[in-house]
Amino acid sequence: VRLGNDLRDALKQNQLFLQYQPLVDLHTGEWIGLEALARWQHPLEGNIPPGVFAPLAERTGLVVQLGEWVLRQVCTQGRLWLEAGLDVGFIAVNIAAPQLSRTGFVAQLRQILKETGFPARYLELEITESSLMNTDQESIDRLHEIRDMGVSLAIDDFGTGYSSLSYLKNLPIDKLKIDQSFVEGALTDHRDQAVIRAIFDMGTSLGFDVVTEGIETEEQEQAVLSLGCRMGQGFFFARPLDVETVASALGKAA
Ligand code: G
Ligand code: G
Ligand code: MN
Ligand code: NA
Repeated sequence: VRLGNDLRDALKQNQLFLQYQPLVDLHTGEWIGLEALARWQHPLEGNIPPGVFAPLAERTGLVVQLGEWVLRQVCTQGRLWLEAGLDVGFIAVNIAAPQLSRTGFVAQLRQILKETGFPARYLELEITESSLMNTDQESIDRLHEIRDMGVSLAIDDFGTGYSSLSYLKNLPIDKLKIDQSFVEGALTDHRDQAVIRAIFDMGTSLGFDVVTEGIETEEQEQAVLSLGCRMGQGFFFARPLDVETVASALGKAA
């Protein structure tokens, strides 16, 4: 409970900030986009990871405010980078199921894009496979509206839920992000390789981009490449980075 109150204060007192982790083209090494990741610097407890405060936000009902803060922050920052002539590719934001379940979510998103002047085509929303599986028809309808605005949609942590092919093919989705648990075993366990390959082939056949997450070593990168994957993300390329580091890296590439 105490930490829940602290999170409420954190939102007001600028204790939250975002880091950005690049997604890369495995063939060229170039950055193709960024994923925004929320961070909480607690005044007494220090750094509290999102694995702790995201569930806390859901329990305390702060998830909607937190989500709105993240979206506004990303769109504001993204607009600044674009104005500075920096090619961000796209910026992906993690969206929690309760955000998408709200009637007002689409209007809120439209308002934030308008207010910040960040073009919709640069924004991507990530929704986990497991939350998509449990969602209602209204949320799916919202995804269609969001995509009609020009925002792209990715399914996060893919391979850990239970989505069927028939379900997937009717979703307005642009991208699958293969859960990092499969990459851990990709060098030694042929079953992990089989899963990565199967998701890659299926996703590509359905017209989705496919990203492999959690690549930590060059060997893993090679393994994933040999399975056909072209896009990756992970500590091997870059950890989640502060705004200044992203700007200087993008500036050097420009
Ligand atoms: O960055 P890290 O590995 O610590 O993230 C842990 C988890 O928190 C991941 O599942 C990630 O998707 C989630 N997360 C990070 N930032 C956000 C955010 O802004 N909103 C939501 N809903 N989840 C986030
Ligand atoms: O659930 P989601 O995929 O949004 O979570 C992303 C989380 O994964 C972030 O917390 C990020 O810090 C973490 N992450 C990104 N790359 C790697 C990696 O190569 N290894 C590990 N262990 N975690 C990673
Ligand atoms: Mn994610
Ligand atoms: Na993920």
